[in-house]
Amino acid sequence: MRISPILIGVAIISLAVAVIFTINSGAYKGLNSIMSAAQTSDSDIKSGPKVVGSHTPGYPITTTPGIILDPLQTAVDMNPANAVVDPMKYLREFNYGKVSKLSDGKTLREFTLVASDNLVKEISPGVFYNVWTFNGTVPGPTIRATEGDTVRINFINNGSMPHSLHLHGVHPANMDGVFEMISPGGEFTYEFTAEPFGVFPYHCHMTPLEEHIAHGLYGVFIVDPKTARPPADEMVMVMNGYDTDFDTENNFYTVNGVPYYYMHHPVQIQKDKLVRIYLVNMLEFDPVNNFHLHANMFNYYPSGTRLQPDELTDIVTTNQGERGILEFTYKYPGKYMFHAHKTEFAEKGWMGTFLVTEGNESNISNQTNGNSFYDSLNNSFVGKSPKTNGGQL
Ligand SMILES: [Cu+2]
Repeated sequence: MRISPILIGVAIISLAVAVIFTINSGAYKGLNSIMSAAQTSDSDIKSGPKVVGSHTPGYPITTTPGIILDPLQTAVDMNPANAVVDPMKYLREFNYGKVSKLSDGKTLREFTLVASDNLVKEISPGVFYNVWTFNGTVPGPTIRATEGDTVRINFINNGSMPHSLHLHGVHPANMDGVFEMISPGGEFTYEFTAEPFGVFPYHCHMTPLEEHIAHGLYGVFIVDPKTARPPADEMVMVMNGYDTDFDTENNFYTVNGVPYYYMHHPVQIQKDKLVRIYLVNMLEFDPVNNFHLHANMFNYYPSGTRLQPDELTDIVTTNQGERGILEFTYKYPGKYMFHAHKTEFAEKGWMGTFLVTEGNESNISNQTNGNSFYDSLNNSFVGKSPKTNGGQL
């Protein structure tokens, strides 16, 4: 059948009229108003930098558009010197202190922690924030001892306001870092016996406490059991956040200081090798935080104070200051996510990836803490050690 060109022309005109009618219909107007609302709120955000700060003396007023995005590059990639920490270095860096023997035969481990509050660092590309730090990084250095060691921490306050050092764990009252405020320029020596074994936060305990913690004055203290845990690829993960517009709500969430860092730089681990994570939640302002592991399960040791895991799970939820040890092994090579299962936190920076490789035995030995009690062939203690199924799924 032959179609008349006139009919085709009428059809085209009818279609055009139908489109115009649809555009003017209530449905489209409804969509249009939604788009306007979206544009309104977007333009609110973009209406110019917001001046924030000043509710706490001692740090500068800043401006921020308050926009959160997964950056194409992290602050570390932009300029490592501007970042709060090198997350890849921090991940597996354990400081055992200056070691010597006391006259009673005990091991003495000496550390120096210097508090400061004047650094301005790049949290995310273009977002600068005044961090308060131990030894210049957020989190501060991971310090590590063995149960029964004498730990001596030379604390120096290089800041502009009083700070202190409060460690979790067992110690005398005057070593608790709460009532003895250390003035700017002051020093204090904390000395105690490391007990019990486990994983502990340390942090400044001056008021207003939330300011001192939110700005970054915290780190991890690990006490190993006298008979060490099985060999593993060990790492520390500290969950935190940054309230960069000073409204007591975090704008960024991270593990190990830099939002999205391990998304852009996967943590390489090896198939069939035990991974042990010392996980600490130092997030201020939000009541809980959590860690979720993809395509796998982990043994969880709350506070790390037992050698038997409490649970085999893929998620652990913690309050501020709560912490534990995670142990797992990947069966299959590939790339796997880990992140807060609180979606808001994940989407504001607290997410990362493990890259599981076939690997080889020699590399992994460099990642253990070199403790001679470790059995390097399997996940069990040596000799007289207690029985454990730690790390075996
Ligand atoms: Cu402080």
